[in-house]
Amino acid sequence: MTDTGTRSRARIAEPGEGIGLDELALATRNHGLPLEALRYDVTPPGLHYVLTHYDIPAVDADGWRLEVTGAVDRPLTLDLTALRARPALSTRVTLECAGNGRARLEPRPVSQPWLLEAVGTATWTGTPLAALLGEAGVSPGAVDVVFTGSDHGVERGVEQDYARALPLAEALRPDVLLAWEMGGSPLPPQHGAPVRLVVPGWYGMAQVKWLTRIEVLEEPFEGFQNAVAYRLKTDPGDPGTPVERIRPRALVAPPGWPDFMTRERFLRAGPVRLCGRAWSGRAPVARVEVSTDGGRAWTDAELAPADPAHPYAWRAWTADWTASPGRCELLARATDEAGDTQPLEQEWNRQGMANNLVQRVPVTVLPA
Ligand SMILES: Nc1nc2c(c(=O)[nH]1)N[C@H]1C(S)=C(S)[C@@H](COP(=O)(O)O)O[C@H]1N2
Ligand SMILES: [Mo]
Repeated sequence: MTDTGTRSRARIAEPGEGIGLDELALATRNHGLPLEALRYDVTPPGLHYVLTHYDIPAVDADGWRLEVTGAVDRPLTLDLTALRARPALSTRVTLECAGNGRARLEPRPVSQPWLLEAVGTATWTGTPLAALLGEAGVSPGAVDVVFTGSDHGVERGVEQDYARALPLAEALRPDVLLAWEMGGSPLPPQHGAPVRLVVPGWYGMAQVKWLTRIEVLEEPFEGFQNAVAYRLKTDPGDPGTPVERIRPRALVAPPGWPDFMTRERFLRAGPVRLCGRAWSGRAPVARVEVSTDGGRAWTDAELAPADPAHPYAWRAWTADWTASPGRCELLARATDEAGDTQPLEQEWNRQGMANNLVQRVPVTVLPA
């Protein structure tokens, strides 16, 4: 990590400043889930959101090696054949970018301008990281495990390979995977080929793609993506608190049909079955409430049965509504078993992270 010293603070847009061409460039190379794809349990290929800080590296799978090093008794180097020969398991996981919702914050942190669509659910297949760490023999003094990708760039003046650490206890969870398949096919380049980390329940930044190196540390990792980025802070001088697990969120699968430009929704009066998905990385979703009158009255949506095999995958919900002509606003709010619920008032932090403000969907109901 080389600090070229140009800028280490996140920029906040001026009042009324529109999305600039630099943000448009990020918004076009990264992409969100088209919200109509909330109708699928597993996001179809190509519709899962994508976020890459730098370029998508072209990694040659034959020449690829994974190094396990640092505070271990037996450093390891594995090629893809050796990794794939290990015991494998598959798990369905909802990933969400920590910056989801950022573009709606006021004032707006200047970065990838997500509205609400930085989410997707996939079945990931790979080998548990814990067994590999067990084989390497983690030092009793270990505290953090650093995962480094083969992508390289500069961010707020700091040149770096993308690297993120997890606390050792999280790295040793039995469901944390080194994944080589997504939906039963080899990982596509944009999702981390040939191997990525999958940490169910954590925001996207922990899911390191294009993994090449795992290093066990006996002191806390001070790299950019842990110490500077991905922290909740309102004051630039404040060290802040780390962004970790996904807060609860419900989204509505857009009902009716859209206006091409504004994306505003139209539907005809009469019975409507609203549906959507809800998730939380902290605890199972306990409740989804829906409002069709801008948040004055709320009713409980019906939740699809929880699937104990996939505790970190989103859950479907439905709510029946009799729509009468006029304009209205739909809202959906998730609460998890830890008692966390989505706020109705915007919370704000400098990088626009972990924002889970309740979604509002304006709808025009036409006569039947
Ligand atoms: N090596 C590497 N891993 C990375 C990133 C990256 O830029 N480089 N971006 C992270 C972020 S911020 C997110 S939200 C997820 C996105 O994963 P996806 O593109 O597979 O949806 O990947 C994470 N892993
Ligand atoms: Mo992200």
